Amino acid sequence: MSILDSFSLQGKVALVTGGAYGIGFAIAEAYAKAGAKIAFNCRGQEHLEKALADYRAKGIEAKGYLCDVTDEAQVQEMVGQIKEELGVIDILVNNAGIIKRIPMTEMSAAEFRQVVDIDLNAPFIMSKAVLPDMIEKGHGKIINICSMMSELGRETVSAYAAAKGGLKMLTKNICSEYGEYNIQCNGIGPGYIATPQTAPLRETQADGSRHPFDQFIISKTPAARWGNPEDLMGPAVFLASDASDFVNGQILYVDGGILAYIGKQP
Ligand code: NAP
Ligand code: GCO
Repeated sequence: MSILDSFSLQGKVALVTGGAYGIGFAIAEAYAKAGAKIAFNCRGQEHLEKALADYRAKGIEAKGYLCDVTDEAQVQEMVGQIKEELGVIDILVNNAGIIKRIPMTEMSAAEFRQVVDIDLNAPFIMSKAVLPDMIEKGHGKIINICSMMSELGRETVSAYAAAKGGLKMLTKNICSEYGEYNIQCNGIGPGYIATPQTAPLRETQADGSRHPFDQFIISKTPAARWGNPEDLMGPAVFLASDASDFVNGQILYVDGGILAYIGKQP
């Protein structure tokens, strides 16, 4: 048996929340290429239909579901539908997430709650929905998409950092509580990745110059570039595969080295 066989996802059922585009789409594409059957969800009908076409264009027959991950009834129904249509979920990626960039003194409590609801409460709801079948099946993989903001703060992202910091600890707690059932729960901490979520930070300025934040990230990244969703494919396959069966409660940072680097002298 080749060591590469331990990275295969052949015959597995993977659910990637928020897999309509961005990081989730790339992870689901990688899983399909590794042999998994793909389910994804999002809230927007248009996003869903475009995503199904995008997956088909890559030769992937994904199953898409309209489901707001903060709604426990919708989540339970979606998990039940996936079980009927594809089988028991072997791999859950809690990827769906939002950010609001608002100074804390100007952010409403409702805005703070909305970010925490999607970025932290929903991974709890999703994980709670899939764990019973994983326990019965005797194996399972839960991968939480954390963030550099699981470790660091910055201006205007208080709700997001609080949620992603909590998601790091939820990851460690699922590991602690369910590791005995051969369930591994790990996190991926992407650095700054070029997706719609970070598009506002990369907009070309009126004078044609790069966005100040864009220049800042380039100076803080040893790789001297933004990440792409494709940079996350390999790490995501590793954490979903048998190759990582003794890896549990870890956050794998895929950040081009930002967290290790003081930054280039101006
Ligand atoms: P994105 O481009 O904004 O995509 C987010 C996805 O989540 C969309 O498919 C969106 O679809 C879905 N979504 C949002 N709220 C949802 C909800 N309540 N229920 C179901 N689906 C929902 O974001 P991204 O950049 O790919 O980021 C994906 C994940 O990686 C997020 O958790 C983010 O915090 C994290 N992350 C991103 C970066 C980065 O630099 N981009 C770095 C570190 C971590 P609908 O709007 O149609 O629901
Ligand atoms: C921001 C960015 C970051 C990234 C990511 C970094 O406004 O600082 O959106 O939060 O999305 O989370 O790891």
